[in-house]
Amino acid sequence: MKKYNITKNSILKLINEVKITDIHTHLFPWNDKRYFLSGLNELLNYHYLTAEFLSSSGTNPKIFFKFSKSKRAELVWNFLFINRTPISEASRGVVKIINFLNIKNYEKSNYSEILKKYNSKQYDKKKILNKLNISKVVMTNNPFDKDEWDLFKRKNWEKKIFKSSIRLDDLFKKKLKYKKRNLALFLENSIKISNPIYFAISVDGKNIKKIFYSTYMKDVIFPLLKKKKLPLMILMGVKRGVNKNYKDGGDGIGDENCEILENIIQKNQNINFLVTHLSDLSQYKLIVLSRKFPNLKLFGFWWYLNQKEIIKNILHQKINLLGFNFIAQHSDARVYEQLIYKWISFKEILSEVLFEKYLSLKKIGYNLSRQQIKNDLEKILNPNLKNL
Ligand code: HDL
Ligand code: ZN
Repeated sequence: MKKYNITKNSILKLINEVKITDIHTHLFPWNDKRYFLSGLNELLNYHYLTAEFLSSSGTNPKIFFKFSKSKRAELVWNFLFINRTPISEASRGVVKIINFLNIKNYEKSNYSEILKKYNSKQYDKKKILNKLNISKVVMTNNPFDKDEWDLFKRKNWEKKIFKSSIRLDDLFKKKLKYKKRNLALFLENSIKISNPIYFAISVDGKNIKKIFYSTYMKDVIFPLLKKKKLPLMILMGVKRGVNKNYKDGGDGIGDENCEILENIIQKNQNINFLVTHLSDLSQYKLIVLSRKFPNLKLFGFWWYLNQKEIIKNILHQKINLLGFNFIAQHSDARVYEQLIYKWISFKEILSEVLFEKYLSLKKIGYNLSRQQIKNDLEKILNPNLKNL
């Protein structure tokens, strides 16, 4: 068998050859003019950046959010990119996008100058997906938001690329009242309309019990998931509205609740669960828990965890204890160009971790083939959406 020369670059090359399924995003199809977000104004209004700007500058959020989107973008640009070095993960993400679009000599540009340079770089949206080798992105679709849900009345969008999911947060957060039978009919109809990959819900320390021991979950949602053979994605450990004035940027980290998760998984062995947790303190427990149940699959490095040093550490632990039985990453992208920085950064980190892992295998006499590594990469980057 031809020996495969293991280097970080040869592994990165293989990673770039594998098609990616982005299992959790907030993207919408590029021709949904209402919800598709792209461009520098949107990038600089990303709540990761507005929260960093507000907490660093001490600007009054009530005043800030009264400004126009472009005025807010200008304030963020000036404060985080001109008056300071854009060194945070989210700021470097914008720098990566600007670099990807081949924009140069902007480091001292004022906002109208950088905006002009950015807007002059018209890029082909599909070409970006091809360059990143992303074949599918899963949206976050809210059946309780009629306006947003209208997307499924329209035909003119790329259903092969933009896959749907059903997000349940509002059912509980807005305390929506349904007779159980009507909720079942509503969700069954929502499945028919949107053909979702999974149902999803985010939970914090306070509401996880209320949600999972509710009659809605026990008597309606779980039976429907079993019937339709759909997984439930649980995004754990968030604490919504720590600072409500920061809007989307105001969420923090909530309780751990791995014990409650263990109970949920144990009691529902015929439902598959996709789980990610916002707290770095819970990762090790979750990884060990995932070794106990075939219906628990971990995914991604959610939100604040999406930083190289944390990813490297946890990725090694996941491979050490789970082999390749997990989904490596999701972008959580809201603005289209975020796919660029989120995936280029992650592929780089993944190549470093896998280089170490495969080299250690080689040093103990194991010969690896290219195809074998590609098969491994398929498992963690391109999960079979029909069998999550
Ligand atoms: O609840 C979620 O899906 C989170 O991803 C939130 O949307 C959060 O605001 C976010 O965008 N994190 O990356
Ligand atoms: Zn999200």
